[in-house]
Amino acid sequence: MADTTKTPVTILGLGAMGQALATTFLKAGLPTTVWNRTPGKDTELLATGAAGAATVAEAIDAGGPIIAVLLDHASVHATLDPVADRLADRQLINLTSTAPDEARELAAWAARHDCHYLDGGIMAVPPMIGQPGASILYSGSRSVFDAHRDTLELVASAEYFGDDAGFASTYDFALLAAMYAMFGGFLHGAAMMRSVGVSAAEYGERAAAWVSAMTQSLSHLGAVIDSGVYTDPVQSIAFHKSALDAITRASRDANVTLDFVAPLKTLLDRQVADGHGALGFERTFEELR
Ligand code: FVH
Repeated sequence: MADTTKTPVTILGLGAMGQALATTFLKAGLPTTVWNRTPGKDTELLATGAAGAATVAEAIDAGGPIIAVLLDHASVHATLDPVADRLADRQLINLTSTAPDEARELAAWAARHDCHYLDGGIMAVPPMIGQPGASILYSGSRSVFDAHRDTLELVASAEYFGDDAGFASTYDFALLAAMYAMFGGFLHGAAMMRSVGVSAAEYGERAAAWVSAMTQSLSHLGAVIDSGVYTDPVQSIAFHKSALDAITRASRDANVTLDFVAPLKTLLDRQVADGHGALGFERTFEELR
């Protein structure tokens, strides 16, 4: 196993996530160089042993893998384009959230500058970094992943998904899609409960237990979708349409808009109209492609 305490790292971007990563690397004893576009965000890190770089070039020249944790695809280019000639034979680990094609574009851009590119999708919020439960999904350069896996594991469990630089990002956003649907459903339910005087906090406690129980069915749903066989349903599309119709009436009674539930209702209504009502709910997947 590599001695990760000796691996120097450079972090570009000291937003909430960059600071959490830098703090964790410093706690683990790694020589850590930090840079941020707006000065002043490194004060606490410098006090705990980080080396502050005044320029991106200085940060890159400190050596070791370059970890970019910036706002978006455009900010990665804004930061690295001016120093592209310094990236030859270097290793760039981009943990900035980018769309899959943006990650592929960055990998191609890096390759044109003889730089090895690994993309990562962070499945954690800043307080989770360095704690059990944090994970980062990687794809792109296998050699960068293998060389720095032990270092990367200091901040979050690290899993590699192959050389398509856009894969990790696709997985990241697919997981976020599920998360946002859950949050949207929660907000809708909280609005309904407000109409009968129940606080969002109380509803949240009950919703957490309910949603947690329901997530147990996701792997079964996935297996049905993968089989493509929807003729032996646990619950049919017609059954779920009836439930969504009732939720729609209840929402109207509570003066809650249908902005969140309407898209799913539309999908179910369409399938029933097309004669698929007796098939399993999982068939809805086919309507999305
Ligand atoms: N925070 C989170 O919960 C999520 C968890 C999942 C992954 N995301 C992604 O991580 C990237 C960084 O997120 P963050 O939380 O650190 O974001 P901010 O606190 O908003 O910091 C943004 C940093 O980006 C710098 N920046 C913005 N634009 C530019 C630019 N044009 N050139 C150079 N740097 C830029 C900004 O610098 P400054 O405003 O302080 O000068 C911050 O350092 C992100 O992709 C999340 O989606 C986090």
